[in-house]
Amino acid sequence: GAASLSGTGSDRADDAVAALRADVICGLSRPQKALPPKYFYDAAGSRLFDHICRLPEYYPTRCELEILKARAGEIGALAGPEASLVEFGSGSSIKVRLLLDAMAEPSAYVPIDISGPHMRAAVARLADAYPAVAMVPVEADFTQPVRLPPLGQGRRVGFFPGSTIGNFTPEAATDFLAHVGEVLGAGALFVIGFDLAKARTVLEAAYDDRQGVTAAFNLNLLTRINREVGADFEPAAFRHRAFFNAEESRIEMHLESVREQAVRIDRHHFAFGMGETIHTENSYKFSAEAFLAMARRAGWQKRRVWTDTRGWFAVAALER
Ligand code: AVI
Repeated sequence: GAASLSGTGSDRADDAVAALRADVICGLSRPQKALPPKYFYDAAGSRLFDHICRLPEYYPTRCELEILKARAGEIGALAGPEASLVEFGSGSSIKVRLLLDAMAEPSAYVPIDISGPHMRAAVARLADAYPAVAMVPVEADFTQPVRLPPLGQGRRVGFFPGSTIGNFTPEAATDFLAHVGEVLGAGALFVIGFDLAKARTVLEAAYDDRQGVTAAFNLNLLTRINREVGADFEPAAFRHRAFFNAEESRIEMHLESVREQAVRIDRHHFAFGMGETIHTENSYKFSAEAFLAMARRAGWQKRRVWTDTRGWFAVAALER
């Protein structure tokens, strides 16, 4: 009908559900069952993630804020006047204020996020604080090709904080860095946060907090899949697991079946043994050298790398 020809919002919602359904069926059909971490971020998941960022055990947010506060002036100088700031996976758009405050007459802020309502609420708050900056939200999966709206004369500055790059496989991370280079174009600056390898105890506590917020965040994936694709997961029959895989230098999150059980999505049945897991996330922990080597392979040169006082987290300013 007319609605499907003109591509309405509800068509887009249908497409999103179809993509989720296909990814879930494909992921649960693998020998090691797996689900893509990008699906954590529905409305409830985005709220839980914001809560994670305030947990005493979850150091990355505080470490990165320490770095950004200390280095905002330097970043602003690298950006130059009238720059456009493009944030990949903007979430609640809190850290970006530090950069906007430090930039000379920033012309536009372009947040790209898969969680549209959460992003638009954040942008509305930001618009009040920065009336002179054009707010151009783009609701999209930032790992997919996106075309930027027309932007001003100043430098394009990409921003990818939080060590979200660590949630990609190394190959996908390299591809993503190259993709960002193409989206931003020649002469761009890219400010990106990445987490550093450190003691196992610190890492594992950050992903298995005492209040159980990370567990709720992980388990919310099942609730979301039940709601959106009509699966019959019983979240109480799964346990949150998080451990450091030293060989791969990554935290792995899993959902572990507490008993033998089967889960249905219409005509598809998925059998779980007791103790069998769904691998829901990797969070890679880098050395600065390994990170920069990966960035170089993707066409980015190092301008600066900064760390917090404990040396737990790093922010790089890259250039192409
Ligand atoms: C978004 N990303 C960088 C977080 C991380 O630390 O890998 C997601 C997260 N998973 C569990 N806690 C936080």
